[in-house]
Amino acid sequence: ETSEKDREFQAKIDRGVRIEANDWMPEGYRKTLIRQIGQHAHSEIVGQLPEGNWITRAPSLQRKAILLAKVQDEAGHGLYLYCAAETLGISRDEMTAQLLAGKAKYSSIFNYPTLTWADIGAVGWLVDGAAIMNQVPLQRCSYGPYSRAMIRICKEESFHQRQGFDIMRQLCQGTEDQKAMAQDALNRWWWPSLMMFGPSDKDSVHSEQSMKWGIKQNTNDELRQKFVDQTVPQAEWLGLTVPDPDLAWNEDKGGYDFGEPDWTEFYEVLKGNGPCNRDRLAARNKAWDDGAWYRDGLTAHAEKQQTIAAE
Ligand code: FAQ
Repeated sequence: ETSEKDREFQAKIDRGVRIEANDWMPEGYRKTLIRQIGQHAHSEIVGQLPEGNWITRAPSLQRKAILLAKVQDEAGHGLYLYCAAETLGISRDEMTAQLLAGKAKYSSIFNYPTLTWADIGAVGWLVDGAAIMNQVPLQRCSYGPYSRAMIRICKEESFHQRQGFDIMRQLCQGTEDQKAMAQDALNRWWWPSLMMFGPSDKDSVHSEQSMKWGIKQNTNDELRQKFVDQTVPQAEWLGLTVPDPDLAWNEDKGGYDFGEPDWTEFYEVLKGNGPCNRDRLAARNKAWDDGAWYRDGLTAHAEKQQTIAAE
């Protein structure tokens, strides 16, 4: 049953007033944000792994420096987002424990391998492209700390997207082998990128309530459509073929018709059965365990400082 407080809260959302950390909010609103921001933060952290895989093998010093900067940005985004989630009453340690135990979700996309250098181009172009499409509207999210975090994150994501497109451009203007490598990367990353937007609207569990609360501004299918409309002309410009036989311009709707992603694959990846799920979790757990001595050192130092201050 809706209480007076719930009604006032909804009215505030409808007037476009931002909700801040100390404001009253329904428990469901808080839980939904912790879930979404937590998953988003984990995605940024785990998302470092597929690209980190290529830092030592980037083809030039310049590409290496750019990739290193990009991966560091993702770490920064993760930390920002953990802070935003912490304003809702969960600690970063709790969220980390959920991730390491395999209980927390992170974006399905990061469970696919980066097999060639062209994959780094495809990830920047498509994965960061999809991330921006999803995150630009989140800058207007009703929860203040999340919406403000999104503003800076989106600026950095646009740099990431351009660096990815630039790798693809260079490969496509290169030798036949290089262009074939770019095409192969597009073939493998296209469908997983479309899945980033989440299940189709009819199967989306949270969209309706999240949109009512102003947490999401668009449905999953709306954003997927926008992404296809933006990306297909870019693929054409590169001289690459989008691996979808059903792709066709639809004059009436002013957008592309396109095929259905393989939702069975999507749900298998969510269940932990994607190509790299186990590797990703093992890598995060190893990083956490390897960092134990450093965390212990920090704690010991903090305790010593407190003792000194108390004397
Ligand atoms: N992967 O009811 P809905 C990045 C889950 S960008 C895994 O539609 P919702 C940048 C969903 O959680 C990637 N799980 O859910 C980068 C729910 O499960 P639950 C991260 C997915 O929340 C680039 C269930 O399916 N971006 O990291 C996925 O309304 C390059 C039902 O779905 C964000 O997280 C999926 N793809 O809509 C970093 C953006 N899709 O929780 C490094 C913020 C759905 O009930 C390198 N998040 N699920 O157990 C969102 O906008 C939303 O959470 C959606 C899903 C749109 C992802």
